[in-house]
Amino acid sequence: MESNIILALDVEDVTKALRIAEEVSEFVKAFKVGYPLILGSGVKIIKDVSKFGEVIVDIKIADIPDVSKNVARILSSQGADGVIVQGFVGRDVVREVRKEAKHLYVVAEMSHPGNADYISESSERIALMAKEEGADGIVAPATHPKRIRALKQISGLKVLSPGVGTQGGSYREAMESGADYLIIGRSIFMSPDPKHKIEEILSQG
Ligand code: 3DU
Repeated sequence: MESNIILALDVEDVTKALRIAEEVSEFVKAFKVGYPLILGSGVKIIKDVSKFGEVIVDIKIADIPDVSKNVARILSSQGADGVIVQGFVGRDVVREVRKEAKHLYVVAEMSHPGNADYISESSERIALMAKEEGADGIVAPATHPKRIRALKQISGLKVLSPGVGTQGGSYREAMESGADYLIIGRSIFMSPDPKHKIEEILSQG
């Protein structure tokens, strides 16, 4: 099945994570593995999940360039097909992470209300920088679909968009605004029938 959903596996329990991953593997574009699962299960979980599909590791790398590069190298060696880095930490960080990431995604703007405190005023510059540094995509919020369009236009990159479902964003609006992939977590993995939930979301498009 053609799917543009990236499932955020934000569960701490390895058994649950792998059960869901196996169940929905044909219905998602990729899995996103982040802090809850890595801290709950160890970094080996990247390889375990990758048996069921592509894995994007999202620990939103945001350290000094050298540390960030080493983190990306470790994640890639553990089987990460892609890594996510924060854009606000600067060009030098993104440049170093690029060297060690198979696919690189840069957070340009976030989906939560606090995004407006500091990040949103820099997001257009971050999107442009992501393009200049050779990123494969940017992360931009489905909770503010107009921003998807603007940041996609500036960067010319694929847009991975979180915020659909539990955070209030709409699948259809995000798609109409130019999102390429939708990052969705809770509304799928908390559903009693994750596979059916995915089909339901995709049918809205
Ligand atoms: O709200 P959900 O449960 O569908 O999860 C959204 C996921 O997307 C979650 O893994 C979070 O880490 C990620 N994400 C955002 O929610 C917002 C961002 O700006 C970037 C990533």
